[in-house]
Amino acid sequence: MPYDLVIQNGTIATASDVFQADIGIRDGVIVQIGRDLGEAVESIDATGRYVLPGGIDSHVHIAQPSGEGIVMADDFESGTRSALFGGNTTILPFCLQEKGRPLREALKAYHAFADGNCYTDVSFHLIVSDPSDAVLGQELPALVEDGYTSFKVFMTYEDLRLSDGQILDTMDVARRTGALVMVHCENEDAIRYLIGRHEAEGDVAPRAHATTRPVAVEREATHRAVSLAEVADVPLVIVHVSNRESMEEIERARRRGRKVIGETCPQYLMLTADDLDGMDWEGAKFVCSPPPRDAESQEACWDGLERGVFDLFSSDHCPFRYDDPAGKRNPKGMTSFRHIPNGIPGVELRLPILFSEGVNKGRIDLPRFVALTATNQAKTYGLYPRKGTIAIGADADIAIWDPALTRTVRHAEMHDGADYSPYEGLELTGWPTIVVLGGKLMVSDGALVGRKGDGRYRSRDRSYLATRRDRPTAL
Ligand code: DUC
Ligand code: ZN
Ligand code: ZN
Repeated sequence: MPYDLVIQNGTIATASDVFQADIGIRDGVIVQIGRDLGEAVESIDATGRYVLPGGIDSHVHIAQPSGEGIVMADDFESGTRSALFGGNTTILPFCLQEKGRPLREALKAYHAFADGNCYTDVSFHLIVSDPSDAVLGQELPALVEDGYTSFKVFMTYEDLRLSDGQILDTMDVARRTGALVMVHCENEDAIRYLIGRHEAEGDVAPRAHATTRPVAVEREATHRAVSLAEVADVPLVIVHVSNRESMEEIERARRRGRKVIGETCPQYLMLTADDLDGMDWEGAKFVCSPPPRDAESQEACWDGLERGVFDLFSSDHCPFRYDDPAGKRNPKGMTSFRHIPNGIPGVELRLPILFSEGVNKGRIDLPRFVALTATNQAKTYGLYPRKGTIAIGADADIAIWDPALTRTVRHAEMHDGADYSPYEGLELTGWPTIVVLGGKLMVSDGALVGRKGDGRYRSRDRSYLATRRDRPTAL
């Protein structure tokens, strides 16, 4: 029987190996890897290109409620389209529980937004904002069984933060059910105190976003999160780590034998707090939390990617339009930094940035690139071995990269719903030019050929981190 698709003559990279071979695909799945595979309905010649697992971005915000009058710039159509052009085949957005409401209600709405609108596969994390007895006792355990196997909790934001007790209660559900907890580590009380001081002095410009969220605020919360996870005896993901001192908390916890995974993001490699100084409120374009730091922190994050402090490199794509009363320049946001919505776009540039600045500049090798951006993402969040690698039996989710192609970032050529890129003008070498999702050609030589709805919702298994002696395999 002929293959549906064969990808020939490329250099394949997985998290462990780099080798020359052809890939035979049938019914959306990789069924053969070898030479001279024989007949195929369609074939792609990948001579001189890298053939990599499609990127998995486990940290993306799409159509998330973001406060009165504020609208996120991406819905599932634009968000997944942008992800696809960035070489991704799966993204994991967050489904936010509204306070006092069941998580199922938010999930129902989120599924309705995603259904039929996606260009990549999607799966959802849950944000627990109100861990009531019903949520902890019934809803979360049932949702884990249904394939929602990871929860994010916040230590900051007045309306989202959980107390230490609530975090422990949520972690305890994870311990009992095998779910994985992700924590946003910043100390809300310390931030409030600093906001008060800044506003009293009339210091309300975007730059104050960075000075009211200094490293100590993140480091303390990271220490507390890993300590709470130790008390509850659960594995943990520390998301969007921005600096060395927080990395040291992760490393210390690991030396104590704790399973702690660290994640960092492009903004902590490429931006600094100085970017928040822009004229005419332009600094608002770079407001995200934790804030970008300084050159030394950028080097620390690179070091963490090289040494394995970080297992995950994700975008934290959280897009708001800049020149828009429902975005960064909303009427309240123009009066003080603290009303500027937090988050920046990045899902389309996550992989090109790491490829250009990491692989092409010799900081990390190709297997490490694949591990950070696909394989570890799949393993951590229960998608492996279906996704995240090139292997017989895996979904045929593949990105073909031209390692020598140089392009300058221009938002006008990007595919998200924002009106700017924080990386405008950056020259990057190495871009995905072909993307295949479940054996279907989606992007061909930079042009969209796939259709809205080709990407589907995927329920997930438990994380490999959730293995325990009484629960020996998570796969
Ligand atoms: N946390 C995120 O993970 N993304 C954007 C904003 C935030 O605080
Ligand atoms: Zn966060
Ligand atoms: Zn985020």
